[in-house]
Amino acid sequence: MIELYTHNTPNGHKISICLEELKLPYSVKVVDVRQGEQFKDEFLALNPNAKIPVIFDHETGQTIFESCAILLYLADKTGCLIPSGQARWEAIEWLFFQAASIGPMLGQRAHFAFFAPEKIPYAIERYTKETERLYGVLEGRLKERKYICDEYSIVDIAHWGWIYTAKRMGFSLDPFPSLSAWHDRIAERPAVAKGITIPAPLPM
Ligand SMILES: N[C@@H](CCC(=O)N[C@@H](CS)C(=O)NCC(=O)O)C(=O)O
Repeated sequence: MIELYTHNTPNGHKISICLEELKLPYSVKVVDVRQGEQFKDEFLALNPNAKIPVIFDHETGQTIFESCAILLYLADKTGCLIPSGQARWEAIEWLFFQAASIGPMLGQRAHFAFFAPEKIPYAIERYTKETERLYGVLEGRLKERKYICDEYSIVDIAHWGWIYTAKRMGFSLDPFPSLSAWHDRIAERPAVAKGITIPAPLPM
């Protein structure tokens, strides 16, 4: 049994989607990051960086934080959703791309465009341009392929929640037809449709 510490966010959804895909038994512990629950001592003991998601695997006694590290752990645990041999390195390369670029840049864009108390045009423009540039990278990658690697994998799961959330926040995919088709293709998967609802949004 795996315990998933999470919140209703793109990084949290990566793990609920992956667990649904792998059909692994898990329980959910909601950490309300809006209320500062990530700074409580018991959570900091799991992740000193005070961020969800985190998992604890009762079978192995392993705790893991950082969403892409968790995805790799779950893929290795089951031998699913990650290519083997040389193609594994391609998957790891794109996982790092997601963790280092797509997550932080789209996160900063959402922060300055929607949540910052003061509207700072320079910051909004900087992160919007960088988001567009990164979408262009994914568009190029997906032009000739159905998935980011040769087959559906944790790499698609890592990216999908961020693209889904940005789209819902009004960032149009129209100029990126291959990325848009990939988004819709992944959205049709039953495990994705279920994972995106876990945990249920908390009341504001
Ligand atoms: N690089 C981390 C980022 C995790 C992250 O930013 N989590 C957010 C929710 S999506 C969080 O816990 N925010 C709380 C805070 O920043 O205080 C990962 O991929 O796990």
